[in-house]
Amino acid sequence: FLEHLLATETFRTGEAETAFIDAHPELLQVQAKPDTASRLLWYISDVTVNGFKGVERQAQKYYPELRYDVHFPAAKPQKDLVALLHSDGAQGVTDWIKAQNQLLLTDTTFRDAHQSLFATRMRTRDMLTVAQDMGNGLPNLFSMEVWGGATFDVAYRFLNEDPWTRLKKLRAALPHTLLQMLFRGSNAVGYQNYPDNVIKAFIQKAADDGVDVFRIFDSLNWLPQMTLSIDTVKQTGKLAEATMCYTGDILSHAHPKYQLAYYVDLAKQLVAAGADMLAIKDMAGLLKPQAATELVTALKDAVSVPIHLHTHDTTGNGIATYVAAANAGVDIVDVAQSSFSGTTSQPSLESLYYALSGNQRQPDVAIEKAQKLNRYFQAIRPYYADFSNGVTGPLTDIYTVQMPGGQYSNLQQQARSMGITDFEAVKTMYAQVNTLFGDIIKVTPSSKVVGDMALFMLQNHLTPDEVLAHGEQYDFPASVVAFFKGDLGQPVGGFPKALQAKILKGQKPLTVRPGQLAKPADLKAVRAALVQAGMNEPSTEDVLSAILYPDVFNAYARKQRQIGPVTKLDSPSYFQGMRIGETVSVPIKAGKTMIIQLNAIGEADASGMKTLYFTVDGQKQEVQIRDAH
Ligand code: 3PY
Ligand code: ZN
Repeated sequence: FLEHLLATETFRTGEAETAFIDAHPELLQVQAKPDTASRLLWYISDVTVNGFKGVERQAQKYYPELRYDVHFPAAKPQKDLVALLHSDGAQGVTDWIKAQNQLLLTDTTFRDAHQSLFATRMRTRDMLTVAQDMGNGLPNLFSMEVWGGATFDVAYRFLNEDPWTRLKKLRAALPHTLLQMLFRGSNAVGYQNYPDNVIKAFIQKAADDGVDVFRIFDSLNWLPQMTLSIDTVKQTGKLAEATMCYTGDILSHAHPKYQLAYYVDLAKQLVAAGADMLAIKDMAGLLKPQAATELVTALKDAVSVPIHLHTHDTTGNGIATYVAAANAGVDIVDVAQSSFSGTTSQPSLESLYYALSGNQRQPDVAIEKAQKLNRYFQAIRPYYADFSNGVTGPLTDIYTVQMPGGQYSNLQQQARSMGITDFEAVKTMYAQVNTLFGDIIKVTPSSKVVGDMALFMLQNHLTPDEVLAHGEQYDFPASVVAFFKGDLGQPVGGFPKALQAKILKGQKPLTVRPGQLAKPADLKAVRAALVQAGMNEPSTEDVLSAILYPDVFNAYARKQRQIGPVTKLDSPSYFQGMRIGETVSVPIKAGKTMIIQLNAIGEADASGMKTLYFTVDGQKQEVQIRDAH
């Protein structure tokens, strides 16, 4: 109480009086730090009464009881790639990949698959249940993509989880599987450029905590934004997988900037910059099977590093593209567990296995084990249904709209929050904005710029012609201005100059790498500020998170003190709260399980407060919560 009181401005400035207490009743409610049970009950009560952030309050759903019966014994992989990386370095791993002939697989279920289907909401608890069995049941995976992209900030923002803890726990559960992350080059795991010292420190910490393969991309395919990351990853001894984001269509002349020669040239530049491996990142599912044949054949000819292909099944041809790529000699492809595959996610691991029946490159998968693992994912998928993007089948209009799978659900939510419900109109405008911007590569964060502009134009009833004619009259979204200032780097072929002038209104654009001009972040000062704010011994991970996402991280840290160990709750209770009469067990710590029963919920009183009546480990407990509806 005292600590809380002293931190309050009026008290510190000596202006306290009794009316002050009346104005701050919350001070009296924090007389002692509530115990774990009270904090957990507060969280459960809030979700039960008010619903989960971003989801409309609704009646709690019934799910079949989850009986987990997948217990695979440890299986010897054809090659322990984690050990090989450790003993022989990146070169040892890439030599091994090239010396064998099977198509290798990366499982993206714990990162891109749920990012692209369920707005990145998969909880660590649901991963850890099955992680060890994934390693034991699928020992011959090349890697599992488990970190990076949007998983970082969504963990803090919506799951009340520390993403670094997730990484460390997955590392421990998967000692023989290479763990892969998606790294947005100079944007790290954020939406903006960060100073070079932050990029370096982040990569070092991610490598220390368990990342083996860094897929490094730039949202404009601009090499200068990737070289620092490639160099830093190489210094850590991990694998630097440099990336070409695939856009346009090499089979048509509609996208003259993105023809085969462009990709071959970029691949050579990335290899010259030190890439251990190359990724083709087909984030929107635009790479048609024949294009895959031509692209992979040309790349195999042009460079000698392994080629790793990533696609999204949004347009419905993912498996055909992978088979074509396999026949053209691609080394590795990205797949997801079947129940988290398809549409905006990656193609199914099992389907690809069967699609390659009779093909000498068929991956080495114990298919019954894969199917058994998938039953688990089938059982947990309904927990995440509220975050679904609603895509129920292939969307071939994406071949022209070119919206990344990972953006689809985010942009829907963003549009809805602005009162725009016609998502077809958003898609049409998205394509028009892309043309207006000169046909740019669209992937986080450049895709967000195009999305922001599309929503802005819809909201203001603007056409591309009007923007071109009268752009100087409008206050464009901050992300659009920053993009045209060069804050994300330089697009292929440069900016459309006339539009740039109208958007910048006299501001001078950058032509060099933004990180070159950024002042180094003062990690010591950030650590000191965290201590000042009451954090006990902030770790380097905390400091980095506070730099990348200051507001998100502070809100997370504050909430942690309020809500207790919510990561221990099962997902239905976490997202939906409890039903009257329901009992849940929460494994608080080793050897201690808390049994919580919700007995009744009272009517709201005149001030909107409701009382929830619980029994916790046999003791009656009540919680008062404001009904925000
Ligand atoms: C991300 O950056 O989060 C992506 O998944 C891009 O495709
Ligand atoms: Zn992706």
